[in-house]
Amino acid sequence: MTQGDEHHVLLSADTNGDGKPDVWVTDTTGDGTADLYQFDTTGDGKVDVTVVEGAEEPGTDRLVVEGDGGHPQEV
Ligand SMILES: [Ca+2]
Repeated sequence: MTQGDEHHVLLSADTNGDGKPDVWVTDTTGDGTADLYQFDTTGDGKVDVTVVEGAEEPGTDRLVVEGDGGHPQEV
């Protein structure tokens, strides 16, 4: 197995117009969803700020439906 193949840069952008990218959006898990954001705030081409998307906690957006399930509930 080769390490590093699961890192895919989904997007890079030049925000200060010097022709070098300053923002990188990376999918480190290979599931197609961005979870790593890197920013070059000084414009020297090196990453200064790294933001990692936290894992989504299950159960936080759970919809509980009461009733027998056979009839649509009025909202
Ligand atoms: Ca730039």
